[in-house]
Amino acid sequence: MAPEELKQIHPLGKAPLVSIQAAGMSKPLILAESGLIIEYLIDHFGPQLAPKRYAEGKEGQVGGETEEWVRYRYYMHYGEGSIMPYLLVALLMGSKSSSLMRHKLALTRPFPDIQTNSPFFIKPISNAIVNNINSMFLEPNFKTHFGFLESQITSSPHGGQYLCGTELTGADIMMSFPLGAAKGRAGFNKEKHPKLWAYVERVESREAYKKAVQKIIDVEGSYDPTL
Ligand SMILES: N[C@@H](CCC(=O)N[C@@H](CS)C(=O)NCC(=O)O)C(=O)O
Repeated sequence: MAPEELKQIHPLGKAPLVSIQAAGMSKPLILAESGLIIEYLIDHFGPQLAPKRYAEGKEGQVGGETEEWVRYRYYMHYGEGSIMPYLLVALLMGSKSSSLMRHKLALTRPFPDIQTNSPFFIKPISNAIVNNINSMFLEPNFKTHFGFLESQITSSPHGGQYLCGTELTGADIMMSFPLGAAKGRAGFNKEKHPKLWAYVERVESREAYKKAVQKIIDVEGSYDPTL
């Protein structure tokens, strides 16, 4: 769980948070929500990480947006709005009887998952509920989503190897957390999703990604993207 002190910075007390104090500001600007934080940082410090918005000659026109930009904006919402909720439900359910998860999620975190933490006399019932949620809700949705993402990377604009085309964008940064968390779990495996798998490894092998992971290790002692 997030430390209580985060609530002194933002009422929801979740990470990540960014506090900006620039010259002339009477109080810091606090940014929450990873999508907004990424977009804000790109606006000010990394405009090369956002694709061009409009096709040549179609500036400001409805439908004049490039495919790269529409994908970019889509993934800014999809990451936290569509794929993360399933991963969170999977975390809450636990994974003991689930064929979806190869590893136990959150083993090292003080997070009470339903299967592990039910009293023994409730376990047959809680296990049945968890199994139903897995087979009727999580499994089909993970299948749809990872199949969709495999097809998205396959059809990347201009034969690119990133989600929005030939260059890394903020959308890849946004998606690196849920995809890193799901890799090898949740039905996302190398055999069924070879292109998506290679894409995640491509992102993770970039020097900037490795540097970011190292920074987390320097502060936290380790990095485990499994929530
Ligand atoms: N939609 C938010 C999610 C924020 C969130 O739930 N962060 C997690 C860490 S990834 C957290 O702070 N969890 C600790 C807690 O809920 O106490 C975002 O994209 O920033």
